[in-house]
Amino acid sequence: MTTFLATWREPGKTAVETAWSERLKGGDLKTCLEMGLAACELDPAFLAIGLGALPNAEGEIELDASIMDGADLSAGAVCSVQNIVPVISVARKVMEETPHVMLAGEQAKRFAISKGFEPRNLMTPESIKWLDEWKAGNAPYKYVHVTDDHIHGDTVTMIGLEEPGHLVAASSTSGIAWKVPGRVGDSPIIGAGIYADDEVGAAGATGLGEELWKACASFRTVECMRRGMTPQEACEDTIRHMLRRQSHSTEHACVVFAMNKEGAYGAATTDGVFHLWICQDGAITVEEFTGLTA
Ligand code: SD4
Repeated sequence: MTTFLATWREPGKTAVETAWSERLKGGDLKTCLEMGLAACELDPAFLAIGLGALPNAEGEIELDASIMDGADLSAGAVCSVQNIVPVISVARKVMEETPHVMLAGEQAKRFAISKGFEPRNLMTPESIKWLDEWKAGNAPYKYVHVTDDHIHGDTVTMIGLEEPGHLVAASSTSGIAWKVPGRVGDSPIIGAGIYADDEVGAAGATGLGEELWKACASFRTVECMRRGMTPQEACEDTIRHMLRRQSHSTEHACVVFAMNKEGAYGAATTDGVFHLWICQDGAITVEEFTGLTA
């Protein structure tokens, strides 16, 4: 069995569907997750990832991405990258083609160009419209996307499991809209935004990156599973820790989700409603998780 998990209501569906179609073509787990995230990055409808994302306070789109292979704990990430998509593919190249874990900013962009990525304008008429609204004081949200009274994030974090017992985790985001230029959140940080270890399982995060990073949310959740908790118990343990110790963790939803090497999964959020997409050998479902109280 192959299982994919992906975050949030709209982008998560695109992510797992694309990952599964890559699997049907014979793609390995890393390629499936890379293709799932790349499809979301290239769709301008998703406002917190890739092309057409919401920019920073100076109108620049800065992208972060990461990938981790649970087989040998190899990892690659990029942060604050402008004018390049898909950045998840750049993160994978950092993992596979350099001795490093993370490249940042202008130098990460130069690395991407050296690997054949073409720089391009990532602002769309929609993201320019939202930037103008924000400058006029009318933007209704900070980093989440609000439509039809639903509030949801667009950062996509994924976990893939190939039985028996191999896991990969990956994430891609433009971070928080209107951020201070150069700000980096949890998503490209190994241990915060993602973590994968074939000895145990994998975890991913989405939401308010400052708080998720301070909690080392993904690593903490994997270590809870290592100590014997189920994925659901592990996610709740991390979120309850955040609610207890981090007073800002309910300002916006902070989410962790996890899967162990046997394929059990779970999720928890500090606040609001979180949608997790699940694809088990092509059977796709979505589950809803509501915020925990301390
Ligand atoms: C960040 N964690 O940069 C990301 C934002 C996010 O849905 O997950 N949005 O803080």
